[in-house]
Amino acid sequence: MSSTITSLTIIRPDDWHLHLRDGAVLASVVGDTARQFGRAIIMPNLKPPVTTVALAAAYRDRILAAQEKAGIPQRDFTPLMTLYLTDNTSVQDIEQAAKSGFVHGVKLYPAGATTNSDAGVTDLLGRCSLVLEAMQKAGLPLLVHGEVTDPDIDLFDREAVFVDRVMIPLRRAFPELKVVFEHLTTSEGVQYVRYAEGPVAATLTAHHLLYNRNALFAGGLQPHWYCLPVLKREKHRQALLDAATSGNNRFFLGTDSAPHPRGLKEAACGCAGCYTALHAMELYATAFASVDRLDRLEGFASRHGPAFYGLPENTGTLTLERADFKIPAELPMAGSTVVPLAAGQSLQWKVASTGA
Ligand code: OTD
Ligand code: ZN
Ligand code: ZN
Repeated sequence: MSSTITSLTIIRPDDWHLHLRDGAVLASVVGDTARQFGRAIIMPNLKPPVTTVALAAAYRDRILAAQEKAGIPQRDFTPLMTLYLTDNTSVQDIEQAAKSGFVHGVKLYPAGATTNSDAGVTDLLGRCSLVLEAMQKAGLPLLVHGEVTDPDIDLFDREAVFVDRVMIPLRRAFPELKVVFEHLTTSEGVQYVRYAEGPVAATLTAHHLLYNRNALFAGGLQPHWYCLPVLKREKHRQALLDAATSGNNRFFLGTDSAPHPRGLKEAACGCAGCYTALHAMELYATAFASVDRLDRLEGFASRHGPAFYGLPENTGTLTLERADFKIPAELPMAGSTVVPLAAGQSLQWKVASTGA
């Protein structure tokens, strides 16, 4: 594809990994996602977490109400709900989820791995075998935050160690279980997902495709680039970009957009999460254009995800144009502000329109 391309129309994309939060924050951020994406997998790490189908149904209603208030009708955006797996999740919870029609995955947070993950699983195969078996039977995907939490393991090695300690034994015990390795960040993770047997896929964030760990320390400590799993070395970024632009349908889009108020990021103990929902498709287009592979963006953003989840592709379109997009310094959010990733910088791609 020629690097002189100035416009690109793709099937309306979906975001397969998103944090929308709740209440006033939800009301502030939902429009950013719903303007670009037809659907999004909504992460369940609220406080308290979304652990049952009843809680997921109530959360879904709050999202639908917030999006309507933001001017986005229900037919234009569908939240796909998930349950938060705990040591106490029951087989009945799984059966209800599979029957519900609106719960599309169950999320594994190793206890303590990321923001609001204290209620997470302590011993997956030891505590959750019956639940995993029920998920495998029902075809309900397990979505994993793939990092070990062992404090003896170096922060930058936690994903690679997770592959050996958790993914390989998990897949051996449940070979037909659908598994999404969320927000992959390393070449070891890419290698695993490429060659593993059975139904395995991975989401990739825009920030891990565009930035390496130098961004965290460029000119001083940069809290708005801090997320978990943390940004890695350049060779890992290149492996991720290679996977995203390879056409392999095991890799698809998941922003992991995770808004926090400015003051909680710019703090002595700043919290993890990057806000990318505002300019998600601009960021992904920039990453794909950097290796002259915009022709592969539609598969990654709009086709591979629905194929894995067993859902139809969206019917609408989204058009990107080569044009300057200045990322704002901050945005209003629930009486405070949120700083979007790469605030103040410019991107060379811009969402021009969405079509029916
Ligand atoms: N990572 N922040 C959050 C979640 C993700 O691990 C994740 O999915 C969050 O704030 O909820 C983050 O850095
Ligand atoms: Zn995670
Ligand atoms: Zn996340």
